[in-house]
Amino acid sequence: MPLGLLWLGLSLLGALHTRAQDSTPSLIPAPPLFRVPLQPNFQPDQFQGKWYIVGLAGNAFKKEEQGQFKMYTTTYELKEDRSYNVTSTLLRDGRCVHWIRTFVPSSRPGQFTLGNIKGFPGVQSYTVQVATTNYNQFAMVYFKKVYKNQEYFKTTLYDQCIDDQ
Ligand code: DBS
Ligand code: DBH
Repeated sequence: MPLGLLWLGLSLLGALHTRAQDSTPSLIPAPPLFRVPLQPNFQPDQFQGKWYIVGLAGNAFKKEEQGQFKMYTTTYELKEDRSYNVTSTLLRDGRCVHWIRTFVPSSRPGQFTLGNIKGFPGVQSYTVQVATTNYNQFAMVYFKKVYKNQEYFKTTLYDQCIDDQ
């Protein structure tokens, strides 16, 4: 009988372990910020405008999702306090959906944190870093967030039409 209990205990442990792995998938570790390039001498005013997201990669986007990757736009507008109003516009079920948040400059120009982080349940930290840009055509922007104790990252490739605006 004690042996029976031991087997029962072990199988319960096994089941718990499997469940724990299911609910916390092992993610590719996020590159630390110091390993990500930072656009030298970042010019916040020149970065303003509408950018088209033409590329997206990260540790939480599956191939299947990327296969149906929909292009979207993100518009950066400087506010009086030098933070950005950031609006992403996506097409969902034939309708435009707007996703609005604030990026607050950090001590390094080109690096930002999410404003009003308390308004995003589960988000424990959120950092944005402009890796490189020429302001009028392309940009690569790196995002890192801790969400429900899991560290996610993504890198986006932006394209800005030169004849746009
Ligand atoms: O805004 C983000 C920054 C972000 O959405 C992700 C990573 C960094 C991310 O991985 N998102 C996925 C998981 O939440 C997603 O499916 O959107
Ligand atoms: O819908 C979203 O969550 C979203 C859309 C565009 C997002 O998290 C993002 C850009 O970073």
